[in-house]
Amino acid sequence: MELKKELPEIFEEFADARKNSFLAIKELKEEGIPVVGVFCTYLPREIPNAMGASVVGLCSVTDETIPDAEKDLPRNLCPLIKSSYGFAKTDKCPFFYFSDLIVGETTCDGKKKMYEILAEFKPVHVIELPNCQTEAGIGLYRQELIRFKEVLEKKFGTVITEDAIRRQIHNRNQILAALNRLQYVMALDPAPALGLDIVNIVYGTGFKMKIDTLAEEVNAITDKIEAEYAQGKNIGKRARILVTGSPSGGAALKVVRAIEDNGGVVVCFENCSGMKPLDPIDEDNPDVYDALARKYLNIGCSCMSPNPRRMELLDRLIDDFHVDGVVDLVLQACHTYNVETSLVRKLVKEKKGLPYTVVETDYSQADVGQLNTRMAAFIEML
Ligand code: BJ8
Repeated sequence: MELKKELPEIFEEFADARKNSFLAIKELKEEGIPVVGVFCTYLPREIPNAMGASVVGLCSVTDETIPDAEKDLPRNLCPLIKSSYGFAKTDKCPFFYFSDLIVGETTCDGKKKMYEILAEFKPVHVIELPNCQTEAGIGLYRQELIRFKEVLEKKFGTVITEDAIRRQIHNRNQILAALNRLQYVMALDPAPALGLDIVNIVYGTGFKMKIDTLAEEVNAITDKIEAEYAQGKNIGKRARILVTGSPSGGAALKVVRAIEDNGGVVVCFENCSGMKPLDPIDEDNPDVYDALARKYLNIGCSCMSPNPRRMELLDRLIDDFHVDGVVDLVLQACHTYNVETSLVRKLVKEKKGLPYTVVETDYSQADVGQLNTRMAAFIEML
């Protein structure tokens, strides 16, 4: 695929992907295409995609609607949950407005309790996500995915065939491989681009409505980055940072900006905005629901107990991306990621022998000055 645009333009376009897709979603609705709104990486988009539905990400990541949310929800709740609920309540987010069905999973306590309140004014289906990655857990999740398929069939008066799911699995694998390849350009030293640009592309792909050409589109960007790098274009020597923890999109990107404005570069995002959900789905498994359950339940989110997959992934990514230091981003009141900081600290400091710091933040801009000071000091010592 030939890309006519320049990289800075492409980076900007993807950074605005969520905003730009508001119009696209309206057009899809006018064509009668169902829209399914989702919150989490654990949700296999392949199932709604198999009935021709568009799937949109609903996690909202600004503080704009938090005051409205706090009329119903406690103030000391994770900002991602309050923001998402606030956008649903005020109908300020077109994705919520146009979603025919909103799908949540029993991940963290705050989210699953919020869904109960959301269901009072929006059509919500909650998938029971086991919190253990055992064979029993996989079996339960497989059953839940079949139940989800049946809910979709009933609600939209359609039939979802296994062949249609299989085709979506194949397409999703192409997308996952393309996202993996794109992020691995940052293993190059010096890095070819800023982490902010790369994460915006990855985040933006979640809002692309045309998913059948998405892998090709991402691969074309990677080709372009690689070609420019071969001609000597890079961002120069900088301290190489890995970001892990709670999702880092939207307002939380202030942490990434603070790192990159103070002499660092985020070469790797271990979290859901980055490498965490990129393992392929087994296309040779004759049972599509088992294949989906195994792939998705295997994601190393802190709502799993225990959560060894996150530590294994971190261990590998620190080596692959030649990381100099790790920043663990914890959204305020995110207890699961907060508790896991002690395990991550141990892995990074004791096993990998690298500097590590935790940043606890929310979606306000009040701590930007403080973040700059802290990140500058962290990078200084690397
Ligand atoms: S797979 S990271 S998208 S649950 S909402 S856990 S920040 S307290 S978002 Fe997530 Fe799925 Fe896991 Fe990824 Fe904490 Fe806030 Fe809960 Fe959150």
